[in-house]
Amino acid sequence: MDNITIAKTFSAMADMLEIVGENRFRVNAYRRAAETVEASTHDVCTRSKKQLMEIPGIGEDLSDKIIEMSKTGVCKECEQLKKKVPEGLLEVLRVESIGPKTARLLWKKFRVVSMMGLERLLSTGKLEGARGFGVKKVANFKRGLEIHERFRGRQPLGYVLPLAEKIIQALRTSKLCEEVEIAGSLRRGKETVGDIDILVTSREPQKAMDFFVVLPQIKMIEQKGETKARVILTSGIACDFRVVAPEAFGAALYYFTGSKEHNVQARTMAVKNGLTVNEYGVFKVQSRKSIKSKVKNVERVAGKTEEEVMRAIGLPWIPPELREDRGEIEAALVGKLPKLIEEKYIRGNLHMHSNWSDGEETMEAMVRASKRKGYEYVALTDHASSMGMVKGTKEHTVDRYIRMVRAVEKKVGGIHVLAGAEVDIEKDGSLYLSDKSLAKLDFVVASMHLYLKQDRATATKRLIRAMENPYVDCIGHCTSRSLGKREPMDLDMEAVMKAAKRTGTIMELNAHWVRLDLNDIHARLAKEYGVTLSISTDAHTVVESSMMRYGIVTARRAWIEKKNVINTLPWKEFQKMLY
Ligand code: DGT
Ligand code: CA
Ligand code: CA
Ligand code: ZN
Repeated sequence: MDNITIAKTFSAMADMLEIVGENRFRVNAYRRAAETVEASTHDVCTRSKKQLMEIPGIGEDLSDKIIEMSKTGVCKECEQLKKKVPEGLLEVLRVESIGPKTARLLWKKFRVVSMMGLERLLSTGKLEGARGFGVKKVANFKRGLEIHERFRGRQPLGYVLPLAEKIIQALRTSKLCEEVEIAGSLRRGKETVGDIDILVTSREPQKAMDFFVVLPQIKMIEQKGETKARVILTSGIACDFRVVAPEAFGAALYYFTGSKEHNVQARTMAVKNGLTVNEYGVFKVQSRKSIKSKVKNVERVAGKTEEEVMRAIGLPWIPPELREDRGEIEAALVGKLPKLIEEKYIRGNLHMHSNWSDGEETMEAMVRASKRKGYEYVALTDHASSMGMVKGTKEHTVDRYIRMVRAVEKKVGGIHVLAGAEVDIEKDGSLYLSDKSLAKLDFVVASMHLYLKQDRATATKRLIRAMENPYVDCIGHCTSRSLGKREPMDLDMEAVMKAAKRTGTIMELNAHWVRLDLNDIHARLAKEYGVTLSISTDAHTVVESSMMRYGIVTARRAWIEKKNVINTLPWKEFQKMLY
């Protein structure tokens, strides 16, 4: 049992409870618990009931359920619910704009119990005009279905990485392997991952293989050979496992890290230098006339480490995040690889929420979490929004918010706390708060949360107008996408970056793995236009402060360096930049 499986169970229970019409409080309790468990950096299964109940949002009932699952592997109530709700209906819920209420209606009225059923129903055209289903709503379903299809089979980085790290950890402590590394798109830090690739060396390959396939994270063995296995994890993603020879480990790691496109480029280069590269090593091919002597004249020149392999083909070591054939080989050849940003350079977090708006914890808890991370400064940026939110900062509560932040700063001590806001950019590019209020705040992040389907020209104009407001310091999650759920807004990103440069607006790389917005391509564009970035977590809970790593990895994929990121500055310099 692992956190992700428990979180998935809770989240499925929340959905099922809502579909069967259970009361909102229970539904929300499960939903919140799912988020908390998933983001937890500790293995909740190893915790006592008392420790579990200390976690915010986990009460008696939920603690018992966690303990039940870690003991028995199942949750009885969940199993009972599954008997009441068709399994396929839960997948239907993943389609954007289909919530549990709609799912219930589709099920009860139209007998939809699976994705296929939904597709079929949509193709008949029967739904349009049925009570509660307008043409627009149905069109949204169709769009949601399309997006869902595109993501099928791929899972987000933030979901997969913690799981893969647990497996790696188990392999490392097993004493059966010497080298253990993640390869593939996961090592390159891609925002979604098709499957996990793991490489090890072992003196006892058979034992290592046997150990791997029975790890608790593994649901099913698809294939198991002497040195290669392919399994399906409980979370549904596939994992390739390979045991390779020590002298070939570097070559295998280089090969299986990819990307395929990068490999092709590197191999072409090697061939020009009279070398062949494959997953076993780098080999010098002596061209002799006689075919017979050919075998003898293939000399292995590298293979043990990645550095050695890359050096042999004439390259310096290139960080995995850059290996996408986006100019990294050319840059490497002329010594122009960027000095990529690292998480240790981050000195502050400029986007987070407390329970003043939709965060789950107090300002104090959030600030303390940042202090524990060793940050010098932090901005509390609670929502100022009309987004159906009763809470949050209003015109008449700005002063109170600032006073509260000052009090927390004083109380916690040892960390500078900015009184900020994440203010909504309205439909026309104006802002939810007046200039007078914005002027009082230390750090203003402006974001779009509503009207996300505007056309390109309108949306671009809207965003640029917000940047032109002198009190806006930063644009939050620029395209407002949500991985696998909501498509990015259609924006003219070059125009956006030009405007950011002209107005001196910071562009946020939102580090939450659901967003990663700016994405790698957009962040690189920002760098090219000389725009300053902020890499910030948008944390709504203390545990979400750990999202920073995903932002860093995405920034690295975008060739971002320390100097491109404002929140790497020490407090004094940061302050100077801001005012
Ligand atoms: P994914 O799993 O779809 O997110 O992406 P990757 O990059 O992890 O792809 P995967 O798992 O199919 O293969 C891992 C690496 O192995 C890939 O990045 C490069 C290498 N590789 C796989 N197939 C080929 C191939 O046909 N040609 C070359 N040159 N490399 C390959
Ligand atoms: Ca892969
Ligand atoms: Ca693979
Ligand atoms: Zn936001």
